[in-house]
Amino acid sequence: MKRATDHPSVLDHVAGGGLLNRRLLLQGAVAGGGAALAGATMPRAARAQGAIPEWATVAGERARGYGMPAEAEAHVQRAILEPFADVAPQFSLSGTPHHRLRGTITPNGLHFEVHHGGRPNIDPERHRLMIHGLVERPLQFDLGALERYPMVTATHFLECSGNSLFNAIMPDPMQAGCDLLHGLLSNTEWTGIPMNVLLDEAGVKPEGRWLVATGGDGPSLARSIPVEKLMEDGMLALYQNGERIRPEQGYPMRLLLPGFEGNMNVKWLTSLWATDAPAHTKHESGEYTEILADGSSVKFTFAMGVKSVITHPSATMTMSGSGLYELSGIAWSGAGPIRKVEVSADGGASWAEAELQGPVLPRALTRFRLPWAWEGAPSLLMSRAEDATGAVQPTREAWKARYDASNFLHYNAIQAWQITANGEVQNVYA
Ligand SMILES: Nc1nc2c(c(=O)[nH]1)N[C@H]1C(S)=C(S)[C@@H](COP(=O)(O)O)O[C@H]1N2
Ligand SMILES: [Mo]
Repeated sequence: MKRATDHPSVLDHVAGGGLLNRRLLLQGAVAGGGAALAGATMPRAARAQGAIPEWATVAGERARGYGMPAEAEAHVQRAILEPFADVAPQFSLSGTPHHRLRGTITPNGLHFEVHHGGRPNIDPERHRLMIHGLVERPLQFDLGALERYPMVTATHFLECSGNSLFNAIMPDPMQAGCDLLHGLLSNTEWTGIPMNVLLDEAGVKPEGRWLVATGGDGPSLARSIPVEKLMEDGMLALYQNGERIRPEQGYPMRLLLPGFEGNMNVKWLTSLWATDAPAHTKHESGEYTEILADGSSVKFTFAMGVKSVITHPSATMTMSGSGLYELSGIAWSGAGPIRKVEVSADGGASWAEAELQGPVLPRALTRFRLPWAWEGAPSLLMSRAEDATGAVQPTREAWKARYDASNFLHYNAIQAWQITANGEVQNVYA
């Protein structure tokens, strides 16, 4: 069999380890043109079969009220984690299976979950949202009243600051898929009421610099939020990818703070209390603060750092032979849009810029892609994202140096995948 490297001029290598020019696949050089390539590197389509399958000979199923994925896709599930299963099984998490998804929007049934006290079963008729404290007019809304307000739609990622915690703290890299390793991250088209509309109506007093947002679940999860963020792009989200927000995501309403750590995006929102200072709730001061290398702790880290991960291929997958592939992954930043994603197939010795799928939206997942001729030899894949502010993803070494060894929050280091000679994809620290 001819190897990809026999035709360097056709393949247009842009970095070591078989990385190819990002325009190659788009130009059709692989599929149609590039005669030297065809057949040699891509699996050929099988010869058309004459037989008619049974489903094409009978009447199909009738319409149904709410659709479900194909039966053969039933294995595409969130990965469930119950770290305190014995004592507090309601503290439960589940990770989006990014290695089984393409595109950028997370299907609602696969959006990740973090529940500090389980998912409450809320009667939307009896749910209320209060805005009170340092305001001119304390207000209380029911769902019906909120439905009459002007709404906006925006696509944003949501990421738990504990995402990727296993890479942060495990001495040896855990062998698991992108669901367990990086799944506390999803991307949604949210629709709801801009927070500034509601806060203007309540008339937050000048001393009201912070709002304490509280959820209607058992633990009453509460976080202090600077009023500037709420006024800038905060949203009272009522809809998730067009349908009512799911119970897992905060039905009937949640706070959405684009780019800010997941925990601040309070679900089942029931109260916004204007104060002159942060309340230092247990969730913000006890659970979501990072300890630095010198033993001091960070008071607040609101925005999620710039980050990326190659999802195809990724750990637990196996390559199906040498030849052409399309590397693909996701990149995001809490600070704004992604400017650039670079990919390496030789462990960081050389890098090539990946193609970004447009439109590149601020604080939303951005898909990147790059064609790659895998030569069937061991390779070390990495991706490194840069956002519009110029922030670049750190190496794991640099990230670890900044924090105390116990810290697992806000891990955004470069992910490396080792491809073995027999095509296994493994999680490695590099
Ligand atoms: N009321 C309430 N809000 C909450 C939580 C919670 O347990 N209760 N979990 C928080 C955490 S830690 C995260 S990361 C996000 C997760 O949102 P999701 O479950 O919709 O993915 O919600 C946040 N809001
Ligand atoms: Mo979280």
